Amino acid sequence: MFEQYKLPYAYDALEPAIDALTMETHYSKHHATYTATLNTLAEKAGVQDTEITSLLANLSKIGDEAIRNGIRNNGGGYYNHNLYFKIISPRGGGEPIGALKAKMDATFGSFDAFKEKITALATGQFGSGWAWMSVTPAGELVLSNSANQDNPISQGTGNTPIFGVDVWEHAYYLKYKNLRAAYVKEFFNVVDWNAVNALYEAAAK
Ligand code: MN3
Repeated sequence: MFEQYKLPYAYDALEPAIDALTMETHYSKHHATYTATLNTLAEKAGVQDTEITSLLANLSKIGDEAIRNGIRNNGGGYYNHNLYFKIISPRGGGEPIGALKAKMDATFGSFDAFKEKITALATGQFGSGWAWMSVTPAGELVLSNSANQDNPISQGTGNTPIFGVDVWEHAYYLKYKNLRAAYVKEFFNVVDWNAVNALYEAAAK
């Protein structure tokens, strides 16, 4: 049984960066539906007790094509949103901290340079998708983007996502309409770098 991440803040807690109606719809409709559909499909495939990361890394082992595609999309949606809602907070904003800050500075040169690169990946993703910062098995940081609910795990990279920006229109359209870049800019005001640093330290150890 896959359980949806429980929000530790209210739907309106991320205003004005992310409006309450977007949060409520995103969490209680989109994410809840991905989770419910994943559970139905996983039971059919007999993989309901598999870790989600292992499930997404081994999609090719699911024989039935319709179930495989369904788990790719809904399992991706489940995992991606658990991460997304975990790395944003009313206490977010500011700059990276700790070991992550040192690694980001060494990798990208500066926080501003990172923001420029991840924003280009987020705004350059044609149609629905995500932009990611991940940790490679060697402990390096890499940036990427993906379509739909794919992620670096289901893409078979072996990398562990620690930061993801949802650029599906459902993540921003009610407030920002077509202005995806404006949403990404405001998103940085709610990123919880404590949470991202904790994910980095767990992935890089
Ligand atoms: Mn979404």
